[in-house]
Amino acid sequence: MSHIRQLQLTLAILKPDIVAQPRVLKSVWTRMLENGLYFVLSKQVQLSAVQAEQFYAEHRGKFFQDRLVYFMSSGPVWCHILCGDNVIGRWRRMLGPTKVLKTVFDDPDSIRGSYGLTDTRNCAHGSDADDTARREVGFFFPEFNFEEWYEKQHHLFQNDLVDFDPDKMQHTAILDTTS
Ligand code: 3AN
Repeated sequence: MSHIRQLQLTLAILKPDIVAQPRVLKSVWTRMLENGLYFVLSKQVQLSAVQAEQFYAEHRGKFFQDRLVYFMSSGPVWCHILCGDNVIGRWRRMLGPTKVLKTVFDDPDSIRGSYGLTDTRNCAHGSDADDTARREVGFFFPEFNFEEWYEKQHHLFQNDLVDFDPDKMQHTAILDTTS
């Protein structure tokens, strides 16, 4: 019997620089779908400066904190709970390294290499580990219950029994139409 690994969950944020450019936004979403990432929940959010500062609390006091907080609250962002096999690493690899000015040369086909503007305006965010993903998903989706999702939804995603709804930017379970 083959053993299928449990799918991972992560938080993706598409930052104001790409949300402001509809064609870039669409091409990033297309890359995500073509790479087989599933969108569990999606929402557009306008962060206040206080919320941006809270989300990036680990960067308090760093030289780039002010510009990061200003940028992240400068316009709407899209937040997505993604799932997939090893999705934390896959999404971060798709993004490319943090520093865009270097990434343009080192990993030009990555999202940041393709569309990044500066080290701050670097397109998107991805949680870096399971515990970070839990905290970050909780920040944007306090209504999301990990345990309940693994109990009731995980097997549907694992067996690809989901359809993508482009209006909601979410995959939803395929309903049983035979009954
Ligand atoms: P990543 O988003 O790749 O996990 P982090 O967590 O080190 O990188 O940094 C969070 C965010 O802070 C980055 N996405 C970027 O917007 C900003 N940032 C990080 N390092 C710099 C830097 N050296 N100069 C300007 N902004 C930075």
